[in-house]
Amino acid sequence: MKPNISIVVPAFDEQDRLGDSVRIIAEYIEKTGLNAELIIVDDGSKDKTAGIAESACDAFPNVESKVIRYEENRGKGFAVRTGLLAAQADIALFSDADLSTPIEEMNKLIEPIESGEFDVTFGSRALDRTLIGTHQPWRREQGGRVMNLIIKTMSGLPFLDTQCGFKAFRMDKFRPLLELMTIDRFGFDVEFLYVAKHHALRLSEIPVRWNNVEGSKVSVVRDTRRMITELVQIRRNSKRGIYDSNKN
Ligand SMILES: Nc1nc2c(ncn2[C@@H]2O[C@H](COP(=O)(O)OP(=O)(O)O)[C@@H](O)[C@H]2O)c(=O)[nH]1
Ligand SMILES: [Mg+2]
Repeated sequence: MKPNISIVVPAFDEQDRLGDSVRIIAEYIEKTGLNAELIIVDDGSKDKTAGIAESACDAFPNVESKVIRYEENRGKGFAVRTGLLAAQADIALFSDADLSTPIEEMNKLIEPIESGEFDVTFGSRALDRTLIGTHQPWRREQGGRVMNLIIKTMSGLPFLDTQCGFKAFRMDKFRPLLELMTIDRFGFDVEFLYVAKHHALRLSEIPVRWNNVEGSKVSVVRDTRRMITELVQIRRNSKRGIYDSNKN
């Protein structure tokens, strides 16, 4: 039976966090009776991520799931695109492996797509900060705020938080756009929203609950530098018309 919702989880060196997350998601699917498939993408992890994902999935034979793995670490953007391209459902959601946004929050993103109101919905930590339970360490949180400001200025997007790892898509509209995407690392969130907006998809930033979970693999210095490079690339792509083809 074709699923109604595909849940994609990108994972890089997540052996310590992924097993529990897969169980929580699978239990949620069972409990709610959702017709959902779970797709884990192991982005060239050097640890036991894929094995742990597989055995966690095997424990839930009634939940449709698959683990995609490739050898080289390509970045979260590449992993999410790979998962979305494998998604069978008409609506796909991706979630960080640490479930910083609890999976129960998915309804907030799915319903506005199901109802036909929006094509892309994405979680935000900036619209209602009272929904943040456990905060990131102060420096990282302030860094994130500055980064969101830089993103807003450089991309021209009107959103307050583009970086939350919890986003959903109406796939008949979004899938054709995936082949226009060029950003493999953390700038991919911005590119997704930028290209979707460029093609007149209807986007909605939605406040969601969020909790920092220990074990972040983000390096503030390295990833900030990469992020700026990727923002420059998005602007250049846009000027060169790279995002224009397949225009709806
Ligand atoms: N595919 C891929 N995913 C990554 C990479 N680095 C982090 N992630 C994933 O991105 C998500 C968020 O990472 P996390 O380290 O929790 O970031 P933070 O919470 O923003 O500090 C998790 O699902 C990670 O497994 C990477 O290089 N490749
Ligand atoms: Mg995290």
